[in-house]
Amino acid sequence: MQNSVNIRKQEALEAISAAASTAEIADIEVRFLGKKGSINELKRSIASIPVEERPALGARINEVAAEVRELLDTRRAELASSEMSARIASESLDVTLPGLPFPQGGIHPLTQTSDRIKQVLSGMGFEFVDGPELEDYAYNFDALNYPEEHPAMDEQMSFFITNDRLMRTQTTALQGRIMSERKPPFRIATIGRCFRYEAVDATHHHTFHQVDVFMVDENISMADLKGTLGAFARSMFGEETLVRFRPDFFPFVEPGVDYSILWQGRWLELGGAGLIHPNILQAHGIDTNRYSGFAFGLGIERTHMIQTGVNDLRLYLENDVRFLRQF
Ligand code: FA5
Repeated sequence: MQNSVNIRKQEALEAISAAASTAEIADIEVRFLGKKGSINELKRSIASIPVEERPALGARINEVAAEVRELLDTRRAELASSEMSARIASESLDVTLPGLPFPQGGIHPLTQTSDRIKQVLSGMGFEFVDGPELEDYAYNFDALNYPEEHPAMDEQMSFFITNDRLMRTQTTALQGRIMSERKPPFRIATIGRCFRYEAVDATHHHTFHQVDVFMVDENISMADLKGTLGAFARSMFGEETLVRFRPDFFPFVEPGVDYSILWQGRWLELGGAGLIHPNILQAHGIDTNRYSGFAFGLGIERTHMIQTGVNDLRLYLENDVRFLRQF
């Protein structure tokens, strides 16, 4: 029996010294020391020898198993370290090689401008609310005090979807929706797409974006409008920005103005504004002896064009990345 143990030991030693990889070492371990490995198998034969010889044989088998395990571990460590060196050598990478381009999307310039406007107006306490692009005729025009036969209401000027619904021509349409749902005081702003049946040129599109801002509270006057618009313009165009107001007509404001900023030596018109017409407040049951409000609106494209010098607003909808990438 002792002889078989020595033979197994000899076989294991030879296999270990011939092993060329950690994978082979793992195989050898299973072959000799695994549950059914040949050294463990020897233990089964213990039962077939005289009782007094059994302890010595058991001890010898354990001793050989321990020796074989130690040799396996030593050899495994040697092989693992040379395998690692070979891998490092073969996988070395040249960190000075130029990287591969990784195309990244960007934020559309109109979104950038809208985000900035949201930031400024939110900071002034205005709550942003979205209105529908497909709007009721009533909110787009009637609720805004348009007289019958106003040219803006002409089918030739607007995209009608049905007799009483159209693609909104102005974000001001949100005013009536808010006033029919809420009681003053409120400060609301909205940004979105508007649509007009226009001859498209460098400064007019059939699809463009507006922001509308309005508030209703006690004692709101033109002074509040001028203060708010002035602060807004300075945040958007720079601390030195001057704003000029001139009388203008919009059915939903009284008095009505247009306003311009002095930009690089020229007055550039930004949009329309005024005090909300009492007819509109009264139509929504708002007591005009107590409450008044202001409103202003402007174009997002126009704002971005002034800030950056883009001279053709059609570029914003064409989505040519050579244009978009500049922002
Ligand atoms: C209005 O739409 C009013 N609702 C603004 C307003 C709000 C006045 C609240 C008073 C109180 P206007 O039609 O001028 O006004 O348009 C406002 C801005 O939208 C313009 O200054 C311009 O920047 C932009 N805009 C209007 N039409 C177009 C168009 N076809 N293409 C591009 N931008 C346009």
